[in-house]
Parts: sequence; structure tokens; C-alpha cells
Amino acid sequence: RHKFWETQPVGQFKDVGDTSLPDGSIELPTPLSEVKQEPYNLPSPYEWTTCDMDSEETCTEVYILLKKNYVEDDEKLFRFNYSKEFVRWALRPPGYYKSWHIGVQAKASKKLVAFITGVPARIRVRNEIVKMAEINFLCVHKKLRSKRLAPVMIKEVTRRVHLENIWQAAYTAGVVLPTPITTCQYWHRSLNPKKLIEVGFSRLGARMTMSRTIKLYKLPDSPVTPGFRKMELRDVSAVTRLLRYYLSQFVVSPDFDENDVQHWLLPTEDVVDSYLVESPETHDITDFCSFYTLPSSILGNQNYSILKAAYSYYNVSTKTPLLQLMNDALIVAKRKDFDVFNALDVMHNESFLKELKFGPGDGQLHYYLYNYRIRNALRPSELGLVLL
Ligand code: NHW
Ligand code: EN5
Repeated sequence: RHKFWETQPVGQFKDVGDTSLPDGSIELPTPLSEVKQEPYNLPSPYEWTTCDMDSEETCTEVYILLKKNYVEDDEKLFRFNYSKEFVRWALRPPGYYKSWHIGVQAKASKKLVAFITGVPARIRVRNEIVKMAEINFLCVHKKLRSKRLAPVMIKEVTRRVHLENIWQAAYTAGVVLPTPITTCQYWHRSLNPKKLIEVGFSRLGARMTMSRTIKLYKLPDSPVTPGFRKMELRDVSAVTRLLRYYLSQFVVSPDFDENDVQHWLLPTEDVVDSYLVESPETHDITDFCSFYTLPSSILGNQNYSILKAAYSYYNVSTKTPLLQLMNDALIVAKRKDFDVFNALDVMHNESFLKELKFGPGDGQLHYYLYNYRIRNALRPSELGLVLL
């Protein structure tokens, strides 16, 4: 069934439920001298290219490949449209390797036809902090699909990760592969219900009129929590402390230091937004919430071409109830003109989804580890990791 994945060091379907297999690495590291030194072979019209994400031109090529060929929903109404600035941000975190930004181009025209990336991350699994690659943006041009290019690209990124002496990876996908550590549900909170209905993202509920629907999703004009403000550079150390403490309760989470927090959570316009609550009395930072900007192209609507979506990222509540904190996140997202606010049922998100009028979507997100077995699948609420 999975001719490629059966050959890889990942949990196999036949081993699900086998408690005799230990948690942890599936295969041991080999000496770096034994890692294959030459790239894998591509079909002869194509060649590897390392994409320089500092170059405006390369970023534009990557952006266009993804805009035309990346992930769609099951009815092909929407396609992710990551912005150039977003991709640059996602691919240049602290300690990133340029060699992990891998393109496939036509030899003749030099046109970019496929892409896969990794970025380094320290991921904690139970008590162990593991250096991993986070793999993302796997994309093959629509005209080159089903030619077994993806397995070659995955092997090549694996080889380049091994060359940096890293032996594990984390990734997510909308499709089922061998074998998920957990399966999460997407939830959606309408901010602009009229547009969402018009473009086919949502439907008018039974016995609902448009005006009742608009009223149902109305939000206040500004956040209600005293001391709620945008995160700034001076907040990095307080946010790092808050986040490290909060994430330690989950089975799998990133091990963020201050450099990571500055990169991944300090606000970057149209990429990532972060807010916190500073106690008006003590000036302590007690709560935090964040979301990233990922628009989708609307395929074939007369009136609209872009769906502006915010995705819940990392949220921490110690004083402000999470429900109220996330309601304020919805309010600021609405003010910033997002059409919809999306969230997964990870961490403590279940506690606010229904009350804040999120509804379950038709998509799921499966989380995977490469070369790291976890005996029993996790519940989504045990997962403290959000990938972009
Ligand atoms: S998930 C988003 C993936 N991208 C898209 O869905 C974009 C639209 N689709 C495409 O571009 C986020 C193509 O359909 C792709 C497959 C390229 C998806 N992950 O070339 P063939 C990520 O980026 C397996 C993993 O003929 P294709 C995460 C499939 O099961 N494997 O197919 C990426 C089959 O293998 P099997 C996937 O349609 C994580 C084989 O590919 C997959 O032309 C990558 C067929 O290949 C997916 N999303 O191209 C793994 N989709 O065994 C990282 C299909 O079943 C692992 N396949 O026969 C870790 C590496 C680092 C390790 C370090 C130690
Ligand atoms: C990893 N970095 O299917 C990314 N999205 O539900 C790769 N559905 O937007 C993996 N089909 O349910 C990506 N509206 C996997 C996800 C791929 C994209 C995807 C789903 C997630 C989605 C929408 C639109 C469906 C359009 C038709 C959806 C319902 C919203 C409704 C609002 C009101 C309350 C009930 C729900």
C-alpha cells in the first residue's frame, strides 16, 4: 500500500498497538562519513537547486510555485497562498540551514517545479529534548504529479538533515500516512460570515437568515481585557518564561529559548500577531495569545479572490480565562479585517472552541515524527506543537 513509506523509519500500521516496541529512535545515527555524499538522482530533465531565500527573485519563484500548486481543500474551492514575507519568516529561524531549502528545476528552462524545506527545532517528547527538522512546503507542480518525485525529495531532504547530524523530524499533513502521533480537527470561527457564505467557505445554517447570521458572529470593537496589548521586543524574556512553563505540560512541544521566541512570536506585519496581558497593577505579563496570517486563494469566484484567514498559534493563560483571552484575539483579528479565525483542537483549545462559536471544518491535520516512535497515539490536547 505505501511502497515508499514502508521503507522508512516511521511507525508502521502493522505495529500499531504493539507495546513491545520501545518509545524513541527507530534507527540509530550512522557516522557522518557513512551518509551518502552525493544527491539522489532525479529524472534526467530535472536538477536540484538550493533556494537562496535571501534573494527576492528566488522568494518570488517559490511564492508563485506554492500559489499555483500547494495545498487545496477537498472540493478545490481554496488553495493556500502563503505570502513571500511569510515563507521567508518560516524558513529563516535561528540556526537555519540554507541547504535545507531544496528546489527541483527544469535543466533546460531553470523553471522551479518542486520544493521541500526543513528548519531546525528542538522538540521535547515527554522528558527528552530531541534536535529535529520541521519539514514543510513539500510541493510538486501539478503537471508532474504521480511520478514518484515526492519520495526522492523526501530522501534528499533526509540526507541533507543527516549531514547536519540530525536524525529526527516532525511534519504535518492533511493525508493519512504511516502513522500519525495524533490527528487534529480544524475549527473555524466566522468573522465575515457574508463573504464566507458567498465564496462557499461556509453555509447558511438551517432556519438562519443572513441578517441573523451576521448578528450571531458580531464582536465588540476592541478587546475587553485591561492591559491587553501587542507584544514588543522588551517582552521577549517574560513571554519565553510564560510559554516554556505552559508548554512543559504537553507530551510533545517545542523547546523555545528567547531567540526562538523573538523569531517566532515577536509581531511581524501580515505574518504573525502576538498580544499579551500586562497586569495594570503589577506590570507582570500574565497571559499571551498569537495567530499567524495565511490567506487562501478563492478559486473561481466572481467577486472575491482572497480569503484572509488567521490561524491560532501559541496561547497561554494564567490569570485571564482562556475563553476571554481568545475572545480578545477574535476581536483584534476582526479589526484587522480577517474573514475567518481557524484553530486546531490542540493544547487547551477545546475549552473555548464551542463557546466562542467555532464550528468543526471538513479538514483534519495529522501530526508525524520521523525516526521517533511513540507507542500510543496522543490526544490532540496532549500536543503542544503548531507547525505553519
Ligand atoms: S503537507 C502538504 C504537502 N503538499 C501538498 O499537499 C501540496 C499539493 N500536493 C503536491 O504537491 C505539509 C503533491 O501531491 C505532493 C506529492 C508533493 C504532496 N507527505 O511523487 P508522488 C508538508 O509539506 C507520499 C509525505 O508520486 P505526488 C509535509 C505518498 O504517500 N508523503 O506523489 C511534508 C506516496 O508514498 P507511498 C506524501 O502527488 C512531509 C508518495 O508520496 C505526502 O506527485 C514530508 C507518492 O509520491 C505528504 N504530504 O506528490 C515527509 N503526499 O509510500 C518528511 C504524498 O504511499 C519526512 N506522499 O507510496 C521527514 C524527512 C526528514 C527526515 C530527517 C531525519
Ligand atoms: C500543514 N502546514 O481542507 C498544512 N481546510 O477544515 C498541510 N474547510 O478550510 C495540511 N471543502 O470546513 C493541510 N468550512 C490540510 C488542510 C487542507 C485545507 C482544508 C479545511 C479545514 C477548510 C473549510 C472550507 C471547506 C470548503 C469545502 C470548512 C466550514 C466552516 C464553517 C463556519 C461556520 C461554523 C461551521 C464551520
